[in-house]
Amino acid sequence: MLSDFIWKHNGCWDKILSLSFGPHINFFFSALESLNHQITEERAKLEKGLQEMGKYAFTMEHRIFRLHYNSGSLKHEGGCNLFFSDNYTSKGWLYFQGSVYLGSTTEQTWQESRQYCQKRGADLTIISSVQEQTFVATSFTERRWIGLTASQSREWIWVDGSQLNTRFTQFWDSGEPNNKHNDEFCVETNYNGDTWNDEGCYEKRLCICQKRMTF
Ligand SMILES: [Ca+2]
Repeated sequence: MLSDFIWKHNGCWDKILSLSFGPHINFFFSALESLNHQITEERAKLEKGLQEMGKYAFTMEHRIFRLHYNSGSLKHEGGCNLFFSDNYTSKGWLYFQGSVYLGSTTEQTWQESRQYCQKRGADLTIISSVQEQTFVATSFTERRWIGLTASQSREWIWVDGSQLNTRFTQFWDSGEPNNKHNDEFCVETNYNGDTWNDEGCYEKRLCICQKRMTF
């Protein structure tokens, strides 16, 4: 503002400074009044701007509060899975549709593999949908034990005691399960790309653990 004043009155500013105030005192006071008026206007604008910023800050604070609230609601209304699965995914587990999955790094028998999973609060994977089979096959490309075994009567049972749904027999590789040598009671996936094979449980394979995120 002062610079504006000096610029506007640049033509006579030198005179103001060089002449005595006597004959020009009215002009000088007029200039000061003009400057004071400009300062008052600018102050009013700043105060108004400050009030607007205060309202904006309040609005933003309110929005942030609502976002936190909504985030909390999501965690309690179904987002719990994602929230709690973070504890696993940060340690190398993969999340898919309400479960986390871990691939072992050491080849073991089927029973040893199950113990490996159980020590981690999980169990060998139960595949319950085409989508889950696709997820497993694409996420773990090696041949790996899953939680499916045959009873002595060759009935296929998952580790939770449920029977293999006939809808999923499409996952068997061509010619499988063949129970070769009459000792193939455990199932591996990714046998020939992304299909299943019955195999001797004593064979050593990697495995896939699954832990359901239920609360
Ligand atoms: Ca076989």
